[in-house]
Amino acid sequence: MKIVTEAAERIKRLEVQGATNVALTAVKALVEQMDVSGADNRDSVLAELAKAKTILFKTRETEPFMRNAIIYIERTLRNSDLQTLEELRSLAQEVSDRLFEEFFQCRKRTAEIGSKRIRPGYRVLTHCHSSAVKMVFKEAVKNGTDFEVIITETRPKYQGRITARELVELGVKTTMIVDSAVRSFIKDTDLVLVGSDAITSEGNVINKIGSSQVALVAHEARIPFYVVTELLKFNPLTIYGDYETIEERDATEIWENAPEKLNIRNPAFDVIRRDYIHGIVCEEGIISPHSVTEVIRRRYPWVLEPLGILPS
Ligand code: RUB
Repeated sequence: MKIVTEAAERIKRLEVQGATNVALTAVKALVEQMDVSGADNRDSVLAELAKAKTILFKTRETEPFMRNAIIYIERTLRNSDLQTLEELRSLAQEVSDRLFEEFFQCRKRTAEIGSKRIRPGYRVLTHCHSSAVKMVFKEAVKNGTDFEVIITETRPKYQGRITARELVELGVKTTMIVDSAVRSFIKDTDLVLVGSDAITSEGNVINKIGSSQVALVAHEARIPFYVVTELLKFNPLTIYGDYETIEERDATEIWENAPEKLNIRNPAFDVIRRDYIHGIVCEEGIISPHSVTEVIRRRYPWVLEPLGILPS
């Protein structure tokens, strides 16, 4: 399991960050692991796959995109009657190629749609680092739209710096603020765009800690707040009452040499209530958070299929 374990370590250490990068890295590792597998029959291939799945799922708890993609590959292999490692490996490669291809098409479409919300002269506020939001910015630059971005630094891991660097490279005028300055700057903002780690059946969105505060502030100031995301971040278990788990990270990320008796909490994500979301910008267009489950049912029915949704 060397390839999978190494990928898992990189994901845990946040060397790979953002829901999309996590999902793509995990799928790639899973398939590459099969390339070097020594399993000599169907049962052992599937057992290895299950083990890899467990390792990868444990890396970041709040990542349904990774879970949906891996469950899909595993289910396709299990549902096939292929027997040899060779056959199963080539099917896994085929399914993952298809997922990647569809993902890139969805990304392109989402970026085109989202970029139209950025009008000339707009100042857009974003939080953390989302590759989906970045693609929207990139597309707006490509369209020749003149706009500015305000980026939060995003404590404790400063993912805002990744966004800031990318924007500066794109030639976008960018201003960084501390997370607690959002309310002071919202009045100078025309639009808020954030990414997503998970979408629930009720249309709530889970994203980097602090996102719900940004949404609340935008709501108070009547500034449109949009989430840019792939729909595969939907967590099908939420239909059956499960909550998405919120990953809690190490306290040292907040304070390395903190006094011994100090209690530190470090949740990585929080929940943006659907009432604060103007729209979800995705491969299906700009949709209402209320319609999310229906859209999933139509576009990705396999996400709701039994093996994917039933709690074990
Ligand atoms: C990143 C984060 C991003 C989403 C969406 O958190 O919250 O907004 O993952 O990213 P972390 P993307 O840095 O802890 O992974 O649009 O790239 O999927």
